[in-house]
Amino acid sequence: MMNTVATKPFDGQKPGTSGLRKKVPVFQQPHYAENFIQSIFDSLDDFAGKTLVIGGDGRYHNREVIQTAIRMAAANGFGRVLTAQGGLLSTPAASHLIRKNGAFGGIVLSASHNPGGPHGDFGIKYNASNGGPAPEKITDRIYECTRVIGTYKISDAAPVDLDRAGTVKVDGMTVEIVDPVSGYSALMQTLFDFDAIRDLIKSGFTLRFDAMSAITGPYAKRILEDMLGAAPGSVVNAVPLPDFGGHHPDPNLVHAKELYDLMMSPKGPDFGAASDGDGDRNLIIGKNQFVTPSDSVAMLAANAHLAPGYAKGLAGIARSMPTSCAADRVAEKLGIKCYETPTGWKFFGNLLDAGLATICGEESAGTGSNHVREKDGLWAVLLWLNILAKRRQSVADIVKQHWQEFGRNYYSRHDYEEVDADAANAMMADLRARLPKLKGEKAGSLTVSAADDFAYHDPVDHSDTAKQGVRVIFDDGSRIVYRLSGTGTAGATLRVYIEKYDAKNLGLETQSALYDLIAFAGNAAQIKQRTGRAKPSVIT
Ligand code: VG1
Ligand code: CO
Repeated sequence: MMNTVATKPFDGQKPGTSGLRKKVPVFQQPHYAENFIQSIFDSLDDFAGKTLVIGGDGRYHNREVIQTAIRMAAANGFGRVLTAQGGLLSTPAASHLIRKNGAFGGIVLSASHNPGGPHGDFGIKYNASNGGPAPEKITDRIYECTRVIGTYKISDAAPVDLDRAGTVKVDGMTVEIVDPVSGYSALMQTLFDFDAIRDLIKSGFTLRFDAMSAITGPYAKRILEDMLGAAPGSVVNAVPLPDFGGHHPDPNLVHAKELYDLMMSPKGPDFGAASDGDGDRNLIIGKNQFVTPSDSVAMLAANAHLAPGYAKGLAGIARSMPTSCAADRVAEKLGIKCYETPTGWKFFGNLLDAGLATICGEESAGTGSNHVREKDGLWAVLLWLNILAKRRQSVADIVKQHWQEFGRNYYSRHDYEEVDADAANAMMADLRARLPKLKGEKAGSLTVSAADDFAYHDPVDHSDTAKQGVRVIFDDGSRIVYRLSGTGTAGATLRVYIEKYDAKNLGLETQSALYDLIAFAGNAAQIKQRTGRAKPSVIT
């Protein structure tokens, strides 16, 4: 039976880069998740009788909210809910399921790389019928709905057994529970040369994939071990845990340090990779060779034609503004366009839908293509393996050859986490006000040639998005970018991105190559005075 429950407008902040993210206890408050889910439904039109995909990354509180979302979808008039066993869907697999089944949209429960568990983070995100994160015009509408909501609709039907594949009814609505991996692995087989990768592995090539006790475990085990023949145990931390084993499921050099150390040691395998909480990010490390995410986008784009799914070439490349310009050089050589978008995968959706871009990437370890409308961690791993299988060179050799051909974009991101939000906002406002004065200032031998606040004009729907990060650009193309994170759940996180191009000196240590720019970045924004922090909390 359907119930209408009285509720009040809720104080959830405007959803950030990737939906609404809060601590688990916030989501556990009465009516909290219900309010947000009803606000999503209230912002949408004409979904009666249609299909909604629901799934999440398995983090703490996942099952409860999936059951709630199913009962609310039934009461709001959806015709069918599609989910996976255990409610477990990686973000890219959810995107694929939406697209393949012509669903109206999907609800993805995840806080991505943020920690989980009873005191960790939780999140709810809406994806549209193209399989991608809702564009700003929808997230704005959802926000408006949260401010006026008065009731939500929910069925009082019994919980669904999520572990049994098959079809059940919740009031009048069908709930279909599918195997989470099979659709996704079938898609991967259409894109990559599985035979070539199998041959590579058979020839003695070794790998390790760290699933970080998060969602990609079952996907990676089935694809890398069962289908491609990697030795059993190549996939580690393969069982998704509600608290990710107490770790941050963030595939960076801090949280995937064990993998990094192994890859730098003589007993390491040929190839190492990791993914995040919801499976959309990737970390790639060859034997003794870390690949920065910005470089990885460029190298994948330069070699994508070696994989069957991209043999016809790329329509274009797209990267987020703070991502290094390495991909631009590849685009130039390929004679295709490189689009520059604000941070967040939702901005790639229109470019992919319109066929303007084939491969997209972000400096934050996100890479993907037009096969889905989310970034895709395992996809990046498989494309690397496909390239390695065809080129039969080490990761380190491929990286070095790329730099020789295109030059090297030295790149680093400095994060100042959990700083006081008011102080961070004031710092950014002040920096924005002083931008015109920065022109002509010097960082070592470099001179500031332009300083602005990045604004994006979408070439497809012609929407405009302003204030997407402060850019300081130098005469040789070096850049410093400042922006505040849209995904944190405590205080503010300041991100400073530093980049310098060098065509000749290819073997420098990154932080020293960027030394003058790093010093300039701190002074120009008065980071220490404003935030009280003498150094960043995370350097990647
Ligand atoms: C971060 C990254 C951004 C990414 C976003 C979501 O956002 O910088 O590149 O798209 O996380 O990634 P922010 O606003 O904190 O800088 V994930 O793996 O949540 O889906
Ligand atoms: Co993620």
